[in-house]
Amino acid sequence: MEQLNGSFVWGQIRRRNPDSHKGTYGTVLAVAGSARYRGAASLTVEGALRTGAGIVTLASVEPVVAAVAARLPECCFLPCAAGPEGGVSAEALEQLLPAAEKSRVLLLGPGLGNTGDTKALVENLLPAAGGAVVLDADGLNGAAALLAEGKELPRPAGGLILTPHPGEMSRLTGQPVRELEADREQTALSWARRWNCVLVLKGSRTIVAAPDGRAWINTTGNPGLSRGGSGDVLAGMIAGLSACGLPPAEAAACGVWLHGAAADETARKRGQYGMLPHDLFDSLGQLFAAAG
Ligand code: NPW
Ligand code: AMP
Ligand code: MG
Repeated sequence: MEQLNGSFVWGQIRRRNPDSHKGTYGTVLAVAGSARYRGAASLTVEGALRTGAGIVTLASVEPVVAAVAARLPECCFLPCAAGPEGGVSAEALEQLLPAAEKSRVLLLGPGLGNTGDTKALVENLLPAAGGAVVLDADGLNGAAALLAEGKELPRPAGGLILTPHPGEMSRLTGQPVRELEADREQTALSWARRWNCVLVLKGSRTIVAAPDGRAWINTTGNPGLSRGGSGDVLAGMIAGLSACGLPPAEAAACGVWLHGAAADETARKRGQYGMLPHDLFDSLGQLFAAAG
């Protein structure tokens, strides 16, 4: 297993071509947020925008759209009907299916709520996606519900990236956290192969495993990230790098390293107690600026 480092990451991320346009850097469709978790949607779409995606569209319920529009004028929106628990209703599939087909990346899950509607979105949008899919948070809970029914994880055209924390991984596999954590590398590699996906097993030294047997361990990050919202930022960053053209495993590995490196820079400025997930964006900008 390789240790992630800056030279690997900056070797993957190409300079922006002077002749490029927003289409060059791809479209992300983020299906995220609910009445309860509005910040998750904001953090995840900003993660995608701040890692270079050309166009980011947030599909969500009206209160989330209003909150994110007030913070992020660059984001586009697909307002969706709400389900009984304030998340995106499965009725929105009619609008979401054509949008998912056209997008380079589908980012599904942060803040959606662990509901039957979310499960239906996962089941129907994954096979329809025209590009890569990043499944995080409640998207993973939806996938766990499908697996528990004995169904296969649908395989999107451009590859599947799962970003579970150990609690989510336990729901996906049905194994206790202690067992999964006993050998994190083997856990990540064996499930990546079994589900034919890139598996990002989060934690203090996140493992990124690819279905072809490659694996990386992260060397950046700190306990200042142990706070609600950190994972929502990471999922958006991986989606943004994927939209810029990185293959799924490289997008995941680079996203994980940059997220941790931004957290280390943020901790120097604000301390591990004082830093917040949205502070990562300023530090991320510093990292990109220093890399040239
Ligand atoms: P415990 O408590 O340690 O026993 P959930 P979530 C376990 C949104 N958010 N190692 C933990 O177990 C997300 O996007 C919105 C081991 C507990 O049982 C989701 O949509 C925010 N165990 C939704 O909230 C900010 C671990 O998993 C469970 C573990 C729910 O996501 C917050 C907790 O995880 C949040 O991001 C670890 N490292 N980590 C917003 N501002 O809008 C967790 N567990 O139930 O999946 O809840 O991660 O908070
Ligand atoms: P989530 O639980 O989905 O919000 O994701 C938390 C994010 O913060 C993941 O990227 C974790 O790897 C990262 N993280 C949480 N705690 C730590 C820690 N103690 N050291 C390094 N990274 C952490
Ligand atoms: Mg999370």
